[in-house]
Amino acid sequence: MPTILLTGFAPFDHETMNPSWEVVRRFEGKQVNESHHIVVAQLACEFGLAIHQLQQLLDQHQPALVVCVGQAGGRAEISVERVAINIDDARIPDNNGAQPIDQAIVADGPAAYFSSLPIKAIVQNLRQHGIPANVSQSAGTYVCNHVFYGLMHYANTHPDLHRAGFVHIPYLPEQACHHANTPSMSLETMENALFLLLKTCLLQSKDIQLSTGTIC
Ligand code: PCA
Repeated sequence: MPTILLTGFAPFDHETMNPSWEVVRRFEGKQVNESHHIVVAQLACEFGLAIHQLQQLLDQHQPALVVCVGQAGGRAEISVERVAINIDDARIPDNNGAQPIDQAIVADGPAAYFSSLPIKAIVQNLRQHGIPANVSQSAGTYVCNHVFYGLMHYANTHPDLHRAGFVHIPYLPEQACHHANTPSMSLETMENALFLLLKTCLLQSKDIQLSTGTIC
């Protein structure tokens, strides 16, 4: 039975929880359809170690679909990331005190990789179900982009990994109440969003055209 791998992150930046792990852990033992089985895992919020952990999971489970999820505090929507870039540029130290600045993630790797998820179809499906969602053109330059790039670099040489990508999610309400005037989304809504996202990945063989572009 093909495997779906879902990852979330450990809390970081003085938070006591990370919504990505709170949502992902709810999928343990859950079925999206009869033909796939779900594996969930938490990644460390640490440069280097997080990619190492992900690679071990990929080698062990040989998944057909991988969705890595991370917290984007301050964002109001489910952000389906379009592109991973080959740079680490940390605004704050990671959970191990490392703060790489302007370092390539993979020394001779390409500048960027695109997500292989049907990002537009996901956004459309979430919106049709009343969940705020958008394509994001940047996953930042911290540990999430680092893992996203590591994932797509692996996918580039493993064709059995049909679909892989990254999604950023807002704070939970219990986090947002410690940050002035900051948006949040309930755990139930984010769980529903991830469920719809997985369904879309399994059903939609080709992405759709939907205008979500931005003008600076
Ligand atoms: N968000 C951070 C790293 C871990 C997480 O959940 C980021 O956006 O890079």
